[in-house]
Amino acid sequence: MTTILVLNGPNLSRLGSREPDVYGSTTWEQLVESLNAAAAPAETISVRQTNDESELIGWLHEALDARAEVILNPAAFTHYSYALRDAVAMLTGAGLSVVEVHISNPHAREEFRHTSVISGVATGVIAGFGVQSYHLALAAVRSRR
Ligand code: CA2
Repeated sequence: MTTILVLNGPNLSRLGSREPDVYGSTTWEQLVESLNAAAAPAETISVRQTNDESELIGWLHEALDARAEVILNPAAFTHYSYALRDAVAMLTGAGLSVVEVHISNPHAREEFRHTSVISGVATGVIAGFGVQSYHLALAAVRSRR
């Protein structure tokens, strides 16, 4: 059985409630349902969201110990969390896939969003395809097995 953790940072649980021009109209609950429905027979997909940097790092440690694959939308932590970067580097350094995902295209937005401190240690980055970015990331992690 392969486990994929789909980890999400601050405010993403409010998806579908505000800024539909940026993030689309799919709700958080619909996104979770679509990802759970996309699990292949030998896969467990666990979708989680937190506003707490410490909890997110704890989940990355859990992934490392379980040798799980990770799809990560770090949300605003993308732009400044060196602690999250160090945790991601532990996973990719151990040969595990960590795909950084964004719903919007941060490079087409405000300047502060153009920097990701995560991308340099992630396996790869998928951004700008709305909630479809997560499904593209699923295909990406499967392609690396
Ligand atoms: O595009 C993405 O997925 C982001 O990671 C989303 C983050 C943002 O800080 C990054 O620059 C790009 C923000 C998530 C906030 O989520 C909301 C959801 C619904 C309504 C408002 C915010």
